[in-house]
Formats: sequence, C-alpha cells, structure tokens
Amino acid sequence: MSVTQVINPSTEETVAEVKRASAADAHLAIERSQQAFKSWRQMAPGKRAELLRAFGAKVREANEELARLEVKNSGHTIANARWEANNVADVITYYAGAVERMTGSQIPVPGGVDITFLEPVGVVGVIVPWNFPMPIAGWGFAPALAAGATVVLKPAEVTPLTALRIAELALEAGIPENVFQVVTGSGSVVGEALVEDPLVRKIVFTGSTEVGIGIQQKAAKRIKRVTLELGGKSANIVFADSDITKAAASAPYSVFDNAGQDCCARSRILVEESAYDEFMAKFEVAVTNLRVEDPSLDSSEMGPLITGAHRRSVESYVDESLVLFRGSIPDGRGFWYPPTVIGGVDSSHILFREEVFGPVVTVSTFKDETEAIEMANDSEYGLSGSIWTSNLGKGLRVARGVESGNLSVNSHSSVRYWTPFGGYKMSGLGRELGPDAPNAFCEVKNVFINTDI
Ligand code: TAP
Repeated sequence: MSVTQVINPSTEETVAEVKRASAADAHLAIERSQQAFKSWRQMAPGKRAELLRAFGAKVREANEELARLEVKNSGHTIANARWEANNVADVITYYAGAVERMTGSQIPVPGGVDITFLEPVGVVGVIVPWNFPMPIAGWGFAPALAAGATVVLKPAEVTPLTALRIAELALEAGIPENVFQVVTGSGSVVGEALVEDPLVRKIVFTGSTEVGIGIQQKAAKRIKRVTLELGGKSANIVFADSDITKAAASAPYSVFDNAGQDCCARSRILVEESAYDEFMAKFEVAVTNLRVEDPSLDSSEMGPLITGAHRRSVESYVDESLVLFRGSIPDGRGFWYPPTVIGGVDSSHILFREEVFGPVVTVSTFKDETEAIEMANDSEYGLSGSIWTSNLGKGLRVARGVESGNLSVNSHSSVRYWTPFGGYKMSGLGRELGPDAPNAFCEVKNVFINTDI
C-alpha cells in the first residue's frame, strides 16, 4: 500500500503514515456514496437533524483531542486549533438546525398550482487545503449533509489526520456508513477522480486560484456544480481618525495568524499618510512582542509554516533590502519563518500583488479615502479586508467601495459561521456558511399541477 508520511512542522518528525489512495479507491468511495445517498436523502428530516446534532456533540466532546492532533499535524497554535475544532462542532450543529427548516414554495399561477421542491444534488466532493483542515472541511460537509447530500472529502495530503478522526466521530454518532467518507491521497489522483467522476454532482473546492481554475474547466465538461474558495491579497486600511493603538495591536493577528497561511490574511496594510509614523511605531512593538513559539504551548501566538518546501517558497518572495522589521523565531528544528514587515513597494511589486501565504506583509500609504479604495481594489483578488476608522459612515462607505466578499470595520475578524463567506473576482465563486449554505447543495424542482382538469 502506498502511504504518505505525515510530518509535524514544528519538529520535522513523522507523526503518522496515511494511505495514499488510488483513483480506483476514490471511484469505489464515490459509488458507495451514491448508494448511501438513496437512503440519506429519504431519511425523515427530524431523524437527519438528530443524527447531525449527535455528530456535532461528538466533535465538541473531542475538542481537545482534535486540537492536539491539529497542532501535531499542521503546527497550528493550540489556542487556534481549539477554536477550529469548536468551529466544526458549531457548524455541524448550526446546519442540523437547518434540516427541518428547508422548504420549497407554492407560487400562484394561472390554471393551477405550482410547487417548488429543494432536492439534494447527490454525491458531493469536498476538496480541502492544508491551511485550515478542520473548519474548511466542516463548511463544506456540514451544510451538504444537512441538505441530504452525501460527501466524499479529500483532505490535503499533508494534513489528513483531523479529517480522518472526524469521519470516525460521524460513525460513532450514528451517521450511516458511507454518508460521509474521507479519502486520503494526492490532488492529482483523488482530487482529479472526484472532479472527473460523473456520479459526483458538485465539487466544493478550497485552495489556490490556479488549481481552482483547472477544476472549474474540468467541471464545465459535465456542467458539474462548483463552489470555489480561492486565494486572497486583502487590504487592512487604517485611517488617521481611527484608534491607532487598537489598529496597530490588531494588525499582527490580521496577517500573521496561522503564520500568514490564511486566505483572509490582510497582507497589504494601507495607512493614511498622516498616521504612518504613529502606526508603524506601535505596529513594530506589536510584531516584536508576538509570541512565535512551540504551538502546543497555551501562550503560543504563531507556529511554523507547513513544510520546508513552503518555507522556501515564502523565502523566495522576500527581498531582504525591503524588510523594515521582523519578529523572532525559536531555535532548532521546524519550518519557522519570522513575521516580516516590508516597506517601499509600489503596486506593481510582486509582494503587493501575489499571495505569499506566509507571515509577510507590505505597508504602503494613501492620501485620502478615494485613493485607499483604489489601492485596495488594485488586486485580482477580493476575499477579505479590514477598515479602521472612528467615522462609521466612512467605514461603511469604504466597505461598500472595496470589491471584496468579507469586510470588517474596526476588527480583524473574517469568519462568523452565521454569515455568508466567499470571494469576489479571482477569490472564488459562490458562498459558504450563513443560512443559505444548504441550498447550494440542492436543485430546485418546479412542479405544475393543472387544477382545471
Ligand atoms: P492547492 O494546492 O490548490 O490544494 C488544495 C487542495 O486541492 C488540496 O487538497 C490538493 O491536494 C487539491 N488538489 C491539488 N491539485 C488538484 C487537482 N488537480 N484536482 C483536484 N484537487 C487538487 O492549495 P493549497 O496550497 O493546499 O492551499 C493554499 C491555497 O488555498 C491558498 O491560495 C489559499 O488562499 C487558498 N485558501 C482559500 C480559502 C478560501 S475560504 N477562500 C481558504 C483557505 C485556503 P494535495 O495538496 O493533497 O495534493
């Protein structure tokens, strides 16, 4: 059997060996999923909701176990990993509540009655990246299961451990066999099999824009439904009238969280000219105080990058002559890279344009509101962003002007599972989370009944 060595990025030690599935394994899982769909879709909504609630409860009980597993597998700080495991439990429970509220409609038409039904789409392939293995999996599978679809989930090859455990918890909670399966292996084999197999009716893909484009092209051949959550290069806009102390204290968390391996990372800070000196003095203190250390410690605020290859990629972007200041990293083994602040780049610079996906941020200045919006929008991406100002009218105006799916005013928060999440432009297609997410796993069927017969 072909296996993948799963490496702890903090220590570079092998922590597990996981099966590298073949395309045949993936197709078998898809066929089983198709069989399981027949009864899962027919299950009484109350029963499906009950099973999902039990599943959510199991994930919540396993919070510490899942969090510790993620620290070992992904190098996430234990505080973040606990939040991530809790987020999965929350999301499953939230969509358990949606099952019994999914309704069609009755529309008045001449000559009869017209009824719409929401019908689950069938087998769904959920393809997950390595940066947030737990939440991103949950945002895909939970609303799909709630809608009555069945799921074959492919975690990233380097971070399969929590997904495998969550699939066991689903069975322990009573979710019938094959309703929710995890198939481990590479994107080019298992991922491609999900995208190509005609039995898979919908793909939820989170990952790089480049791979997302290829998936959309292949899915188009079968008019396969896709939701794409892709890259980002978001702006953190700081106006001079904001609470600069709070904006500067928050900025490291808005870009260095998860070592910058975050699609929502605000990796371009835009500061109003008159506030630049004050902001930078306070930001430097916040960056140098950031605790970059063993992620299993409760005090840790940033862990390592995911792999040595990814660290080399991050390093290749950074021109040392442009580094303004940096945080520190621990000695010894692990794929560490320090929080790094870059200045003196204009909008044509690669660091202003490309998603580095590491703890690297550029700082630029703007003159006024109009220029701030223009600079924020000077990107092919549009996923996230923050606006700092004490003028709420201005905050809302700028939020309306920025071409991005998720903005926060006076906050670095990106995700609240009650609200829709997704990107403009090259950052994606469709929305996850929020009350409407289960509908994205349904077809709408319209039936006309002639009452004049
Ligand atoms: P990718 O290399 O695109 O991989 C994402 C997933 O797709 C992995 O499971 C990968 O498998 C699989 N994959 C690779 N090639 C495939 C193919 N040809 N067909 C089907 N599946 C394939 O991204 P990554 O490096 O893991 O993740 C980082 C990227 O994800 C960043 O761009 C980040 O912005 C984006 N991201 C976006 C969001 C949202 S919500 N917008 C959230 C998180 C991350 P293997 O890696 O196992 O081979």
